[in-house]
Amino acid sequence: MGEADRNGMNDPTLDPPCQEGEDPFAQEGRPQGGTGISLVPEPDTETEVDAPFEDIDVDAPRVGIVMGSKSDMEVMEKAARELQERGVMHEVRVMSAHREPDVVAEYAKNAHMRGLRVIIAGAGISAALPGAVAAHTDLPVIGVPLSSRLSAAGGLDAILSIVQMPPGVPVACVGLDNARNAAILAAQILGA
Ligand code: AIR
Repeated sequence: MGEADRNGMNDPTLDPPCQEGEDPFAQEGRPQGGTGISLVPEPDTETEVDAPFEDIDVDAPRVGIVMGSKSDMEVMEKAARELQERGVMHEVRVMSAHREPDVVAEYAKNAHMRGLRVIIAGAGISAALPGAVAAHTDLPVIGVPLSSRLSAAGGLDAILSIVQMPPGVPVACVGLDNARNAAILAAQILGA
């Protein structure tokens, strides 16, 4: 038995560098050896490196902008405009954490896999949407508290609903109705 066989290097049962369908970006977060030696096997050929990237649509949205109601659109479209000006691909969806909780959960669960990298979520009054999204995704979520016409406290209810997340499930929060700041922060997170 050669040195390579004893180390398991020739063992065909070991995982290849990147499984088909696996998110190639997931490798970025894998632990590295303290000696500077990568624990992830180096790909042998160029083909192996290229293959996982073939499935990624370069035009896929990187930022998801969601809001609790159509009535939030006038404020939230400022986030879309800012991203547009910066050339950041994005999508806009209306979904209510209270009226359509299953839609919100599905959207958040699939977001990372669909290529999204940041989610901006705006809502007014009992603004559960940013938190509900964050509960179902590991992507960074930026909440935009909105001063809805129904607010009992000039928007403070939405601010507190978004800011007061439980430990372990963070949501970033921009100022009241400040959707543009959410877009700028999303672009900064993306390094765009
Ligand atoms: N909202 C909708 N579902 C849950 C919440 N918190 C918020 C919307 C909007 C406000 O309720 O984000 O700001 C009023 O919604 P509508 O549809 O009555 O105009």
